[in-house]
Amino acid sequence: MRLSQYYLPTQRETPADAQIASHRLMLRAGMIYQSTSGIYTWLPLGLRVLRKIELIVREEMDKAGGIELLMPTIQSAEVWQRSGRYDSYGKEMLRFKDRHDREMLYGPTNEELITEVFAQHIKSYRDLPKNLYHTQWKFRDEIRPRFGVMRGREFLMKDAYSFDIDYESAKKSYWNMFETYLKIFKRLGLTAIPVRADSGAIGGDLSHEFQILAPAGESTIYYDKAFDLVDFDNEESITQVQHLYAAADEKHDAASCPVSTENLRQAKGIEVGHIFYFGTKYSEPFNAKITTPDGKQVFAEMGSYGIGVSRLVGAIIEACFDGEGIKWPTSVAPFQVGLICAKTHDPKAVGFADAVYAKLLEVGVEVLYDDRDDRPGAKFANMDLIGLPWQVIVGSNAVEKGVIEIKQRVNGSRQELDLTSFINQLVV
Ligand code: P5A
Repeated sequence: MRLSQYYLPTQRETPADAQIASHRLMLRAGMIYQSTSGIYTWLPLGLRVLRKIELIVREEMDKAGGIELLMPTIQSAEVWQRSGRYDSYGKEMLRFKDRHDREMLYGPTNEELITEVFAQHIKSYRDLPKNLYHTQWKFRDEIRPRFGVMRGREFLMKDAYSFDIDYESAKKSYWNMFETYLKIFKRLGLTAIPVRADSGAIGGDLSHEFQILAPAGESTIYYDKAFDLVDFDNEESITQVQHLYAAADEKHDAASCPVSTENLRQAKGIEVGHIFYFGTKYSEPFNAKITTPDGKQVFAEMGSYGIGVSRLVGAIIEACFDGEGIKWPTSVAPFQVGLICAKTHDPKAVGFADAVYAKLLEVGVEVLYDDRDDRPGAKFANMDLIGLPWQVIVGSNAVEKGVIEIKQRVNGSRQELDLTSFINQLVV
């Protein structure tokens, strides 16, 4: 993509009303535009990150046996009356009427809808277990939308729902999602700590939140310091994590905490995922009955599993930024390479940069090419702000010696290389 033709409204000034780094940086990097309180337009650069996160979540959900479908954003009040949540959900639910005066709402979550769908088609133990998921916009009329996309009113969530024949297999489905979430967050370049949590408006008796440690977090969490040492790369350590202690504020009881004071850590966290086991809370009202192998009828055992896809864009930035701007992990970076022509008045340098651009495109590298006629200093600052993992600078040494300067955003290291060596380094 040539920057001269792109839509990237970056800002040099710090927006006055943004209180945390990720919100400021998303506005300055031209990723989002606030349409109204807690509701955002995803500008092209922001959308690329959102889509990458969505894709990683999808890949891992599919690997774990999830099956994707797509439920609507608008729901009728009837399904919620059936579960009893229409009244209890309160003011966070956005309610309205259609032209026939029927009560409608913008879905804050989908336990009711999915159970209704499931109950229409699945009747036998032979069809279980099932894990159905989608990635869809939600609306919650938060009393205090803030911190940009971190606590929005309209936000993108991946929500999955598991259906099992009995408690034992429902627990298996739960822990399968638990493991999958650790893998997802790891791929996103994050370390997420699973903490025991309250199940709140969703209901049920087993629940974990996944928290990213960051000073801007809204939750206080307590955890065993052994978490800081866990290598989330292997299966064994993931299992080990299940046995370590971590709890959110409302679940932590100092008197009965199993961790000694010197091993206990307290930190602020951002909740990026939340999973629930809630048994037959929804299958009963929707009559989601399953025939067992011995011919009995039982209600499906269920769980639900949410990831804040749009919140993650902010959360990743909170974990990856410095004074100059964002430092995207490679897996979610909007482009891998930012190409800068530092000598736009030298036709040879421009020719060289154009050729580098063409070559990178040819080998399939996602590249944003700053081909604008601007001061090099301004271009460098802009690239640091938007935080692409690699910067490729075409300056006088390109024309004279045929080498380009490579800067790695994450640690600021620089080297001079020829293009082929750089591409080899990128593609491994
Ligand atoms: C689980 C899936 C649920 O809604 N039902 C379906 C369950 N859980 S939850 O904890 O309420 O939400 C899941 C995740 O969504 C993100 N999230 C938000 N993101 C941005 N703005 C908001 N206002 C918001 N509310 C929830 C969080 O990441 C949460 O873990």
